[in-house]
Amino acid sequence: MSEKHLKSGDALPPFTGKLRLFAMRFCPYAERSVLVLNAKKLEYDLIFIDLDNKPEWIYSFSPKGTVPALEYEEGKAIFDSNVINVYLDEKYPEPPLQSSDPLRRAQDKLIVELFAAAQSAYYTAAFNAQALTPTTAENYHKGLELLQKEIEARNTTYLSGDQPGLVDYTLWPFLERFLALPLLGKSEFTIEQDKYGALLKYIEAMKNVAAVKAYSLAPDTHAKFTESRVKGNPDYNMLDTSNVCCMRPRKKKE
Ligand SMILES: N[C@@H](CCC(=O)N[C@@H](CS)C(=O)NCC(=O)O)C(=O)O
Repeated sequence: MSEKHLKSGDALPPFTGKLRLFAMRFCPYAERSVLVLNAKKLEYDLIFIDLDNKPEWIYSFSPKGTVPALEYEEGKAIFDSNVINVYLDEKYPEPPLQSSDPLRRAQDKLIVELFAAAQSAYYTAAFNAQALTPTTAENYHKGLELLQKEIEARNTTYLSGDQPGLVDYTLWPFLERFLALPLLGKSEFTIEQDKYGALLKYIEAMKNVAAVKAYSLAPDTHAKFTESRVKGNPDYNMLDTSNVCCMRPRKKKE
């Protein structure tokens, strides 16, 4: 997988017959779909795009130009992480990632809905610090408390049970990024052990899920990307090693 982000003027790589996900390496919504593709052990190509200088062809896969978009057949795509993930779960049922109980599926959607307040507080804290007010941190902690309560009430390793499911893969990319906030000087957004024991146990369990491990990034990496974006120059290719090449060893002087 190349970590290079394609930009305006770059050619669309040839379709290889596999599912193809258009993403951006640091996008939490795209990560949701990567995790589901990984959990299903599907073969797929991942194409990263520069969101500040988008290749023209992205609009033929994603009319709003957003990622993720999934090309499920050559030239045919759907977009939006939730839409993609439900499609993948229904099209490739093994392992099933949603409950067979309609009420549980409804409750899972409600957790995601209520957690959105914490997500939006995170965006303010990470990218728009001048708009921070005490309410931002309050909303963030309300979201975390609610999630922790649900984890405790369900009393299972993951929200979906003893294996992670769609609800877990939907929330995880944000939890992963929340851990970067203290490194960005936002200490009031720390997930403290004495308050969030059950939530931190859940976070540890999620970190060790194979589908997550294969794609997740450390808090300091997220912090570094965030800082570059805040400065107005997002370093999309900071993980790309394709240009780092080996210097030829100098010839020894005779
Ligand atoms: N609701 C969408 C949100 C996707 C989204 O906002 N993606 C961002 C990147 S993290 C994006 O594509 N931004 C580029 C743009 O809005 O032009 C989803 O769940 O897929």
